[in-house]
Amino acid sequence: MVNSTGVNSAGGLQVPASRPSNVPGTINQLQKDLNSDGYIIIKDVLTPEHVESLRRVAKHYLRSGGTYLYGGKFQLHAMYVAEEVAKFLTSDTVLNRLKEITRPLDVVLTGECDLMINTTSSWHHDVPHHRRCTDGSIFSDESFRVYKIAFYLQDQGENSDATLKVRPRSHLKGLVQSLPPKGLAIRAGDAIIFDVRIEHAGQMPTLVDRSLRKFFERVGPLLRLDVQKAFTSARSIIRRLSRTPDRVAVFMTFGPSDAETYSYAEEGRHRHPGVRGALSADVLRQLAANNIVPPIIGMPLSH
Ligand SMILES: O=C(O)CCC(=O)C(=O)O
Repeated sequence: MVNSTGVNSAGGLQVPASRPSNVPGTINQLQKDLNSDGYIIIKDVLTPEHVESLRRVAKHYLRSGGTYLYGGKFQLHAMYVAEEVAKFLTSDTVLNRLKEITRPLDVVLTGECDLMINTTSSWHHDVPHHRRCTDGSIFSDESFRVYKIAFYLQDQGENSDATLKVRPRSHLKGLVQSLPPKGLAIRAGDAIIFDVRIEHAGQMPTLVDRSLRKFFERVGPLLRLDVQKAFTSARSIIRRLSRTPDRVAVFMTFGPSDAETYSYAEEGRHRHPGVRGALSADVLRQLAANNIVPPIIGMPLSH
């Protein structure tokens, strides 16, 4: 686990800066831990003020933006539609962390970037569509290094329902429910980085959640209800009544500039063609200054 220092400006959000440690030819501890366990936690990447600010931005955006899904609200490719989120994710603070993971290679942003509030998620990995998932070869490939950085914008204790759960080392084995799960305890402002192949789960749907969803799936079409919206609204009433605080997070996928990352991103680009909104000139300049090409998913397909 690592602590960060310094101050840097990321547009509206002021976020602390930190420099990548750079000893050529060596694998740093973060890289070692990611390779072996499939996840790491980096402590205190953001100050409480930055967390508060990003949480406010995310909640404000998702009040009217995003899609009703999984019992909450969700925005795919958020950096293309929410400038503050793009500025945060491309701030020196975040990019320096990513560089520590990808060095000696440059960082590649695949373009996958999600913003969510109060969604549920059961056990899964993030490579079901990858062509090498079918024969399982992706799970034995130690050169595959595509990761997600996750910022949960509230404290999440080890045993809390809201905590991100992983099965350590499952990134090299596939979906293996025999491996013991681990709840990743974090404070708001910590970053979790996990291999996209690792088996993980967020806030699991409860029995009430599953019953509600089934109910709305049954009556929704009869009553001409938007099933997802009705499910999210019902959960939000329950959360309010039980005074459960909102669970907000932002995610971005990245990897080193190598064939595996490009092939992962290419597959995503074919599944999500043309999602590109506009990255501002400031964000593109910041990426160029860090030797990072514009994110791949979202680029218009040439055919
Ligand atoms: O909701 C969560 O915490 C899990 C998010 C997740 O599964 C993902 O980003 O792939």
